[in-house]
Amino acid sequence: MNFHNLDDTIIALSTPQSSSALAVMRLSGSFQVTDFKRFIRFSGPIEPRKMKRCQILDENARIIEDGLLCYFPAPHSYNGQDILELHLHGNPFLLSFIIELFCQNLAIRPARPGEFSYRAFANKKLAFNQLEGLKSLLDAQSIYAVHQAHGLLSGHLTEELEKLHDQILNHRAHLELSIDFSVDVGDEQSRQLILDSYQQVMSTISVLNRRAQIESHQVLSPQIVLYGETNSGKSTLFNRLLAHDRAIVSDIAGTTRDYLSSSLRIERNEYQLFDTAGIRQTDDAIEWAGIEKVVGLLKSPFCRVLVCRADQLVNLSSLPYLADFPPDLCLVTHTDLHKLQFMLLTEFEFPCLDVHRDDFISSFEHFIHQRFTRITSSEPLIIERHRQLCQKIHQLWIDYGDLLHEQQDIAIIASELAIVLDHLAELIGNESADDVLQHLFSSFCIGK
Ligand SMILES: Nc1nc2c(ncn2[C@@H]2O[C@H](COP(=O)(O)OP(=O)(O)O)[C@@H](O)[C@H]2O)c(=O)[nH]1
Ligand SMILES: [Mg+2]
Repeated sequence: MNFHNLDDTIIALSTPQSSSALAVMRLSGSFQVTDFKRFIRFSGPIEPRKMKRCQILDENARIIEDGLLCYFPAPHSYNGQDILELHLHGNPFLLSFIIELFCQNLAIRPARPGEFSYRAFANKKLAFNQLEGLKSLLDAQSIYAVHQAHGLLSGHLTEELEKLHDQILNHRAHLELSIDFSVDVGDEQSRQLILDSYQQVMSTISVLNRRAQIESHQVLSPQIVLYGETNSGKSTLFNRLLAHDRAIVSDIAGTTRDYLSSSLRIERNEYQLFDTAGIRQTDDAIEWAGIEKVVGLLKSPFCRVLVCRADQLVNLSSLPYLADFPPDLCLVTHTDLHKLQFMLLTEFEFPCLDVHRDDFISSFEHFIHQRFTRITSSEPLIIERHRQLCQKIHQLWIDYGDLLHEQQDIAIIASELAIVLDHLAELIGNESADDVLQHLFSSFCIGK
C-alpha cells in the first residue's frame, strides 16, 4: 500500500469542505489528548467516548474556535488506534487553518484518502468485504443499496463465504481420506462421500452464482429506457411520467436526437427515465449518433419500454431491433385515434399498457415496482468484484467436477481444488492483493 507509517498521527476533515453549521475533524494515531495541549485547551480529565467542551488556540494562545472533543482510546475505536474527534463550526477557511496549524506545529500530517479505514483493516477491525460495504453505504442511492451495504458491513457475506470455505474443506477431507484409507473405507463408499460433498458445495456456489448474474447497476441506479419508432409518442410519455414538460414534443420525425434523462421516483426508489431518439435508417450524421447512443442504453437497462402507436402494433414483429432488444413492457399510444385490438396483444410475450386508460400511470408504476421487487428479492450482489469472482468460482467448480467424474490423477484434482480455494480467499478478501486494496482505498474520500 502507498500509505506511510501506520503509527503517524494523521488528521482530516470527516465532513465536506463547505460551509455548514457543524464539521467533524478527526485525528488518528498513538497519542494522549494532552500531547496537543498547546492548541487544544480543556479543563479537567477526559473520559473516553464522552463529549467535552474544548477551545482551539493559535500559536499566540488566542482562541480561534470553541467546540467539543471526543476521545476514543486504542484499541476500542473505529480503527483500533487512538482517535480524537473535534466537533467544530463548519467554516471551511477556519477548518483548513486549524489543520495547517496542527500539521506545522505538532507531529501530525494530513491523511490520505481512505487512510483511517485502511488502519481499521490493518488492525483487523474491519474485513475487506466490510470496507467494500462501507464504501457502498457512502455511495448508496437506493434503499436496497443501503440494506445491502449494511449486510456487507455487518459481515453477512463474509459469514456465508466462510461457511462455503468450510464446506470445501470438508469435501477436501473426504478426498484426502479416500487417498489414505480407501482400502479400509471401501472404494465405492468413499467415492460416494466425495461426490455428495461436491454436490453440497455446488448448491451453495450455484446460489451465489445466481446472485452474481444481475448487473449491479440495474439495482443501484436502475434505468428505464423509452425506445421505439420516431413519432410514436416517447417524448410525450416522458413528460407525462415526469409530470413536467422536459422534452420537446413535435410531429416532426427525428426531433429527439441526444437522449434525455431525469429521475423518476416510484415507491421510495429512484429510477433514471430516458427519452431517446426514434430508431430508423437516416442519412443525418447527428441523428445517427443519437441512435447509436440509444443502442448503447438498450444493452442492459433495468427495464426496456417500447413505445408503439396502436395502428403500428400489427407490424411490430417486423421491427429489426426487437430481436436484439426485446421489450420488458410496451406502452401503446394513439389509442384515442385507433382502436386497440385486444386479440393482437395476446400474441406478444411482453405486457402492454394502453396509455389512454385512466389507470395508466398507476399501472405503469405498479409494473416497475413489481419488477424491482422481483429482481432484488434474489439479493443480487452489488459489488462488481464479488460478482466477477462468484462467476469465476462457479465455473472453476464445474471444471473441477469434470476432473472428479473423469477420475483424473489425484495431483491434478488437488491442484484444481487449491485454485478454487485461492479464488475464494480472494473473494473473502482478507489476503487481498495490493492493487485491489489500492483501488478500494483510493476511491474513499479523505477523512474516511
Ligand atoms: N393523438 C395522439 N397524438 C399523440 C399521442 N402521443 C403523441 N402524440 C403526438 O405525436 C407527435 C409525436 O410525439 P412525440 O412525443 O414527439 O413522439 P416521439 O418522436 O416518439 O418522441 C406529437 O405531435 C404528439 O403530440 C397520442 O397518444 N395520441
Ligand atoms: Mg421525441
